[in-house]
Amino acid sequence: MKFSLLGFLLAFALALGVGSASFAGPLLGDLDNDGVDDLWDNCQGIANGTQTDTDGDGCGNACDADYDQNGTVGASDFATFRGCFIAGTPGNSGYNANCDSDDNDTIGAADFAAFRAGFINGTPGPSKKANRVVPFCP
Ligand SMILES: [Ca+2]
Ligand SMILES: [Ca+2]
Ligand SMILES: [Ca+2]
Ligand SMILES: [Ca+2]
Repeated sequence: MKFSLLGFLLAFALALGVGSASFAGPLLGDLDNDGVDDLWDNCQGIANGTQTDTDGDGCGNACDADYDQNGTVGASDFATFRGCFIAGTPGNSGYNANCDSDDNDTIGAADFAAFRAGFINGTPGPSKKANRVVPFCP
């Protein structure tokens, strides 16, 4: 039987789970210990095992306070967050799931801390997700 080098590498990559959506093999790197490999973590450096991304831009809610999708976290995003915070829970006027950074269906102190971090940083991310919408998510 004859194996090509390419065939061997492909089999090796498949065995590692490289490129698959559900990564079951050993992690190649996981700086934030959330169980998602750094290579495609949508919030690199912040533990967000669910990878929730309600606006679908490739930046996880845990690091995406850019609610108006203009690439920066600024005054208009603060206004949105303020409305979210006052609303508190789904169903209330002003509630926006994009503000729920920790995925607990409530906008509270932890979400404010995440927003604050994004505001200080000035931009959403960083995300390593391959199909993220750049520049909305650096
Ligand atoms: Ca993460
Ligand atoms: Ca997002
Ligand atoms: Ca913004
Ligand atoms: Ca929350």
